[in-house]
Amino acid sequence: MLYLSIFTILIHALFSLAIPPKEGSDSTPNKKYLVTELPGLYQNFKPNDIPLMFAGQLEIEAETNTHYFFWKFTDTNNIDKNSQVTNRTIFWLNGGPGCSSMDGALLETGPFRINDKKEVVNNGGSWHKMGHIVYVDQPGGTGFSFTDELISDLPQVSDYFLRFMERYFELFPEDRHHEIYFAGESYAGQYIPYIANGILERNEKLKDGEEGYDLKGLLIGNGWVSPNQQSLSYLPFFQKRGLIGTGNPKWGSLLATHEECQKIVNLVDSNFNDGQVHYYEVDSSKCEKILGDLLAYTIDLNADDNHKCVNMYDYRLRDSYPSCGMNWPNELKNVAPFLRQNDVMHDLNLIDLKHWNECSGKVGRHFTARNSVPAVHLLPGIAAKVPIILFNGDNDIICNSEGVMSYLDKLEWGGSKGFTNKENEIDWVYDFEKVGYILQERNISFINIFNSSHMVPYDLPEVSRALMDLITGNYEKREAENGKMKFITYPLDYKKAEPVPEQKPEESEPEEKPIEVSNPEESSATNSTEIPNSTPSSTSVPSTSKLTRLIQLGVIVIIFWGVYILYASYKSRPSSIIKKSTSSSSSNRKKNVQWADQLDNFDDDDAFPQPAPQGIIAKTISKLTGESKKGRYAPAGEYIDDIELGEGISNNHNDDEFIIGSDIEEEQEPEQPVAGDAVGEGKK
Ligand SMILES: *[C@@H]1O[C@H](CO)[C@@H](O)[C@H](O)[C@H]1NC(C)=O
Ligand SMILES: CC(=O)N[C@H]1CO[C@H](CO)[C@@H](O)[C@@H]1O
Repeated sequence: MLYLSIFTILIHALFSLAIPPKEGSDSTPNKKYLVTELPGLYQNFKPNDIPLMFAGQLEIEAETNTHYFFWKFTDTNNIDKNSQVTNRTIFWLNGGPGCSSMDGALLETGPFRINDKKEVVNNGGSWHKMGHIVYVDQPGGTGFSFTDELISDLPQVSDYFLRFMERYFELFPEDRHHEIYFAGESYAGQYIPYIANGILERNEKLKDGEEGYDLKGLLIGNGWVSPNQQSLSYLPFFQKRGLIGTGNPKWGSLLATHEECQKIVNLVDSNFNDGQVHYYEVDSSKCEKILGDLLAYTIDLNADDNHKCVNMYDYRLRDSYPSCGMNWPNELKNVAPFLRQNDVMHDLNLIDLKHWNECSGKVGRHFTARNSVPAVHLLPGIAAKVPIILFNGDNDIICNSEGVMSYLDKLEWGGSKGFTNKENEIDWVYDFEKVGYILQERNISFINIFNSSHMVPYDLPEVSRALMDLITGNYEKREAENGKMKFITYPLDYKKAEPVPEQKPEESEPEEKPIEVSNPEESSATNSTEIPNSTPSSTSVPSTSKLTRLIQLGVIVIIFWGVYILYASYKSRPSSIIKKSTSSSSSNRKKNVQWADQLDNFDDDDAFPQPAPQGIIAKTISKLTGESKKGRYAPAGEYIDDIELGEGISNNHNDDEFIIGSDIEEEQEPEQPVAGDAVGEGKK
């Protein structure tokens, strides 16, 4: 107990010191966003391994009461030690539309996983070792973000995100000149190109007093970039992997649906470059039907309840029917209960204690993206300026590699069409194993990653982290025996010897973290821009463990100072204190006024008709289409229209039932975890 409090004080002292002083300003504007407590943080992490964290809901538009939630992680071991990593900010976005980036933070690339005691535990492959990483819930209404006015189109996503970035860099002015990367997954394959495009356009016509952003690269994982084209991959995918045969009684019907989709794609292709938004391209519901049908027609009636249906995020797995992947990944069931804890919401500095849902049906239904071309159209323009990595877990169905390759084959960028030499697959070797292959031409790389699903960083955290090495040039190029190239990356702890051995070294890895966390020497020369001197030098962590201990001793010597700063920092965080005391005194957890106000703006859900009775197949399709709001489907589906127009033929029965149910839940019992819904909500 005492031990823990001393640690707590130490950490507080360290963090207080770690906040860089703002020149000329009386206080540190970001201080009230500091995160210093989370369940399990001091029990499950060594002090040195606790990231420096900031989180909160930033107001980005007063008129619409739009606040974006962000959570920033910094590896304090990297501060001042490794300029390349220190001068890098990665923004991570999950998909949907309407799915929270807390999936990324707590199931994928973030430093934490959530155990079944609702505590944070370590993710050994966290990307915060590669740069400051910021998870943002967007658009408004998603996750812990809130707004009075939901948005519906992709250019708005970009506008609002640029506003968010302005506000964010006001809080962290020392980060403003960082090299900026965007990374994300699934429907973020639409968001990220639009945001990147917005940044590049802004850079070209800066207004007085504005500074450009140093956008360095995009990483899109299992992205939903060219919806209709990608849907054409489903039937061949199922067939190739033996998930369906031509003897299936529904084969004819599936072929017919597939051909309908092919016609749409042909139409899209025939005027791909005319710069217009065609209804048949932005409404992808006809093509999306293929996957719903396939999953419904391949149910294994003989399997036990939990294995009746193919998992659409990983074809090797099975799930209950009609979930077909919605119960996956297993750890998802811990995330919602974790984020719905009052204490956690206070720890994350929320001003609106919103009931967190993995995916918001309201946001998804509203976000029809009817007025903007799919993001595939933007890739050529972006690739002329910024490298794009499209990485793909090999075993995903929904945004599978074949679908991604099929739109790249047709795409013209950098003066040619597709990859001109598809035989030229580059092996990707990580930690002495081939983990995938790369096609790389004219600033677009396609990386197929073996043994991983729709959520690559969930399955292979360390491998996924090395994607940052690939995009920053921190890898070795070698010619293999067969004359092909291979790109070699290493785990963080691996110290490269001279020359690099081909075999994995016998010696056990050192216990302590090595000094050079990511061996950036090859690329640091090309990539280093100005290094802000404002990074907190007072906390620079010495390069050996002995020195670290010495400094810790030093900190103990100045413990009174630390205590003073701690005290001062609490005094300067009135909101935090108020929130804490409210939470401990109000046992019956009444929702606050602000929150009730917000609900009033969402009462449009009442307008949704009761779902029509459905057959088992329609239900499946509905569920899957509901899924579409999360992971990867453009939401511009007929099902969504059906709901809004009141023609509920085969609408999102289950999804709506669930989402509306959980919204109502939200109104009545904001803090009550709802049994089962953490599972039912589902996907990325
Ligand atoms: C690739 O991007 C760089 C900037 O990062 C740019 O200078 C170059 O022209 C691009 N290459 C192509 C083929 O577009
Ligand atoms: C452990 C495992 O499943 N390994 C597989 C990873 O992927 C490669 C390429 O598809 C397979 O050959 C391995 O068997």
